[in-house]
Amino acid sequence: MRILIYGGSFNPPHLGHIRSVQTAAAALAPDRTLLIPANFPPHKPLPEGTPVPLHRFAMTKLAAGEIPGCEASEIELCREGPSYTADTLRQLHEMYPGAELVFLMGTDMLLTVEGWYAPEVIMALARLAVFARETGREGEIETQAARLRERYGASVTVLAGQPVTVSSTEVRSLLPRRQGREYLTEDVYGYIIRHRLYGAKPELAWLRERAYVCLKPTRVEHVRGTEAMARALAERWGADPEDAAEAAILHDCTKKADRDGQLRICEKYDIIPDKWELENEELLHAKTGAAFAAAEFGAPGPIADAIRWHTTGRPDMTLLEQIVFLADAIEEHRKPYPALEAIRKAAFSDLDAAVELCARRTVEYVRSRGLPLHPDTARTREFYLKKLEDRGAAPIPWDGP
Ligand code: DGI
Ligand code: FE
Ligand code: FE
Repeated sequence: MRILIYGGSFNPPHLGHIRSVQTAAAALAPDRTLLIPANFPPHKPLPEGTPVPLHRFAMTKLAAGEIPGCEASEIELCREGPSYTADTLRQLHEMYPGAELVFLMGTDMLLTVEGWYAPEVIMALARLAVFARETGREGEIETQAARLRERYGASVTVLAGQPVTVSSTEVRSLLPRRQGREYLTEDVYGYIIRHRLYGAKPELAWLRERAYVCLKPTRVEHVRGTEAMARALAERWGADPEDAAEAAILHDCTKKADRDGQLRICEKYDIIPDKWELENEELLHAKTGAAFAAAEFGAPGPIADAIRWHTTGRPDMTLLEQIVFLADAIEEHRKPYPALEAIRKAAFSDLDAAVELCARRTVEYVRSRGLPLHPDTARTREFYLKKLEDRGAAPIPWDGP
């Protein structure tokens, strides 16, 4: 049995790792391949903000799932102290007596392997397979391989193939800028976003694709319109347009669920519906949407809160909350209703007045249909009315019927 072994920080595992393993697997046809995340890499300490081992292991498992015969191994994560390769190989040698161990490394590692802990053990227990990290150093690599064969009796195979240029450092720096997805597998990217590892924020095109499948097809246009309006309002009022877009994309993500569906989501996320929500389950999608967006897409607090309050509003909303509350009500595809044009206009000139009028309009609408008014809607309206009064500003006159 031949076992291909690939150790590393996998912080995060990316397509460069996968390509290296695929190159090696194609050349060596191993029976099994093990990806082994290091607990404490001895030569390169993990940078600050590195996800806990549980996360790195979970990501490595997802990456391994892309390669036939490949699995993630926790033997280094379960071991205390520096994660020395020599110790790992000794352990694997005991676990798989008689197996041929092939240790995969980049050319940069081959040049430094003599400085590792117990290099003679490494080279006695495993054959080394080396993939290119850069071009132009082939001569140096061959010289080093010859040297290791001579000095340690090492078996060294230099693999043919394009150099792998992806680096974890680069991926980590792209993720907070809503970039970097192209260097990761879909599963690993989804995991990183769900847990917001590395300060990652989702690429909005990816988020749209994922969020729209949760919607009734007829609602997609409304959500697109809400996103455009939220961006415009964010630009007008100095909020982050991409955060506003993210909240808007997700704001109705559970709207499709009927009463039973809403109650199931409530159960799942420990949401206790209040009596108004039980009477009119339409109100619940704000709470369930916030919980779903946080759990499935890692929506951080301020974004989840904007979703939470988008239907009723609340007193003293954050800027992002006001933006999503208004964008939902005035986006370009909204069917005309009394006061719509007045709210649209005010949203770009006086945010307090716009929120007050929007809440007032909901109060009118709910009353006219004989529905129970949610106290949060009433409180929103009262708060912003008072705020206008305190400023000495008049509320916008009602222009509808
Ligand atoms: O989800 P959308 O349709 O895009 O918009 P939304 O989240 O603002 O939901 C609007 C619905 O919520 C609308 O049918 C009116 C209802 N609504 C908003 N505030 C209240 C309310 N219903 C009641 N009963 N009480 C409220 O205070
Ligand atoms: Fe909604
Ligand atoms: Fe909406």
